[in-house]
Amino acid sequence: MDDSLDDGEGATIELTRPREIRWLSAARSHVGRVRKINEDNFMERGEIGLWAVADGVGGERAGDRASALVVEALNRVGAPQTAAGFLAEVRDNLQAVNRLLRLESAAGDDGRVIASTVVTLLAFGQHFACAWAGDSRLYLCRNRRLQQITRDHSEVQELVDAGLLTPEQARTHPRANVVTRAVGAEDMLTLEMVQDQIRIGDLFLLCSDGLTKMIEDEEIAALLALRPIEAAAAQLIQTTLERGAPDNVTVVLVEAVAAEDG
Ligand SMILES: [Mn+2]
Repeated sequence: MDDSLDDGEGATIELTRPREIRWLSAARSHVGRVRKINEDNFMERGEIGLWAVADGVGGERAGDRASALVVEALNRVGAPQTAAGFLAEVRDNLQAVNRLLRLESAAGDDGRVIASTVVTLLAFGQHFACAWAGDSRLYLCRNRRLQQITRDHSEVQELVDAGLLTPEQARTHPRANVVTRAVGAEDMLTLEMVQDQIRIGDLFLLCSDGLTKMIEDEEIAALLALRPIEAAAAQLIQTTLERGAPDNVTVVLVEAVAAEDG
């Protein structure tokens, strides 16, 4: 094999050429058991390495329009040439939606904010980036361990950070739905960002708060072990519905597999 080197002492050193990654994804969104319309939106673009969940706020059809505009803007992102260019295009497109929503809100006569959370996952080569605003989350399940990559931009998260609430209390707090950042919430959108390496076998979960308010992390981790990932996505939604699903709920699962595996 020309992928290996002989070290001269009989042992073989594998060249650390990174393995090609192929992406599998599965997504589900449900209006839930209480709301009349689904204000969540999502997108899967495995061919360019971009996935997103957006959760609209505003009511009376403003929220679903806001989250739809976020997804439309991300659908306009072209095939990336560089990691930096990819990220810049995602940010610029989201900033453009932010400006549009600010104008619409200012033009309305009720002063109502029309906004949407957004959580994005970008994959480029062997790295991923996550840019987000609000309380839609990205989790990474690696070696069966689930870690929350994002940090909620919400009132209750600030209280948790200050040591005034436990995460469990935050989940059921009366103001648990109040986000402190969103696309359309302020004149300048501030996205938070995390970047790291991808490993073969990584399973990402993007989700709206309709999931995480109803299912604890340990249980999410257990359901993410289901295969195929379509079954895991379906079971996450099903479990939320069984618990009353007061909010819309959306999940996008994204798994990195080796390109040569089938
Ligand atoms: Mn929600």
